[in-house]
Amino acid sequence: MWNFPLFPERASTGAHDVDFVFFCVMLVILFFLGLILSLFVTFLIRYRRGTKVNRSEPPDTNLKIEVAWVVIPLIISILLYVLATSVFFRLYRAPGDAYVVNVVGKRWMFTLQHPEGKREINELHVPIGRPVQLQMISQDVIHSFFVPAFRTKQDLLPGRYTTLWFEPTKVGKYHLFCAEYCGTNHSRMAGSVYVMEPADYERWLEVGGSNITLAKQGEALFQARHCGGCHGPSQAVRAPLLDGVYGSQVPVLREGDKVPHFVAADQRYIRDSILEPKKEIVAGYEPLMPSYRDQLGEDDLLKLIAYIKSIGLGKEAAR
Ligand code: HEC
Ligand SMILES: [Cu+2]
Repeated sequence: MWNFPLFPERASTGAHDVDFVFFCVMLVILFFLGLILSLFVTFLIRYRRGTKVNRSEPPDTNLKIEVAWVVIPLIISILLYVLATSVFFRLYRAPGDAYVVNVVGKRWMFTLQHPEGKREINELHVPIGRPVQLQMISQDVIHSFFVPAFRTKQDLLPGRYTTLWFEPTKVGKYHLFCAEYCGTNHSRMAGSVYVMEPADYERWLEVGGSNITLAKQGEALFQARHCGGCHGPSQAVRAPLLDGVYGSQVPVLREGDKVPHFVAADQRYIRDSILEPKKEIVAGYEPLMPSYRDQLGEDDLLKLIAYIKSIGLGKEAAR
C-alpha cells in the first residue's frame, strides 16, 4: 500500500492490518460522500427555478432503490465488521512463542525488564521479525503504552496485568508515549523503541547491565525473603511446594466457600497469592502466609513470578 505522508511510519505487522482497515473505511466513506454530493449537485442544477423539466407526478415509492439502500450498506457494514474484528483478534492474541518483556509503569516512567536480566527505562530494544509480548502493570495510577509506528496502545493498570504484542518489521527508532494523563509530568513520560537486526540485538543484550536472568534474581529474592522457610523442603509451617505450580490448576477456597474450585495458576494468581494470601487459600492448607503488600514492589513481584514460573517449567520438562 502507498505511504500516506501524514501517517506515522508503519513498522509492525499489526500496523499494516490496522491501516488496511482504516483505508477500507475511508474508501467507503469517500464513495458515499461522492455519490451523495454528486446527486445533490446534479439535482440542484437540473431542478433549479426556471428550468423546463417535468415536475408532475413525483414518484413517492421506488421499491428497487429502497431495497438497494438497505441491502448494500448492510453488506458493506457486515464486511467491515468481519474485517475489523479479525484484525482485533489478531492484535489481542499474542502468538505462543512471543518474546516476553515485563513493563512496570510509575509516575513518570516505564521500566522494562528483559527475561535475560537487562533492564531499561523509557527505552525498549527488540529484535526485528520476532513477536514481542509486553506484560504490563502499574505501580500507581493508570498509564498507557503507545507506539504509533506499531499502531498499538494498551493501558497499564494498578493491581492488574495487561498485555500487548507486536512483531516489528522495520529496523529503526520509534516514538513511545504514555497515552493516559497521569499527572504533572505526564507529557515527559515518553521514550523510544529501537528495532534491531537480531545479531545487533544479541550484542546489545550482552553489553552492560546485569547478566543474571530474571528468574535467578527471583530465586535470590525468594531466599532473601525467607519464602523457603515455609515453602522449602525443610519447612517450619506446612505450605505447598511451589515446583510445577505455575500453569497448573490449583484447588482454592475463597471466603465462605464450602467446596474448593480450580483456578489457573498464572501471573495474576501468583501475584495475588503473595499480596493477598487470604483471598484464595489452597485447599488443605491453613491461611498462615503473611501478606507482602507493603514489602514488595511490582518489580520484585515480577522476579518472584519469573522464578516460580522457571521451577514450574522445569518440572514440566522433566516429565
Ligand atoms: C509463614 C509461612 C509462609 C511464608 C513465609 C510464605 N508462604 Fe507462601 N504460602 C504459605 C501457605 C501456608 C500457603 C497455602 C495457603 C494459602 O494459599 O494461603 C502459601 C501459598 C503460597 C502460594 C500459592 C501456592 C499454590 O500451591 O497455589 C504462593 C505462590 C506462595 N505462597 C508464594 C510465597 C512467596 C513468593 C513467599 C515469599 C515472598 C511466601 N509464599 C512466603 C505459607 C508461607
Ligand atoms: Cu503515564
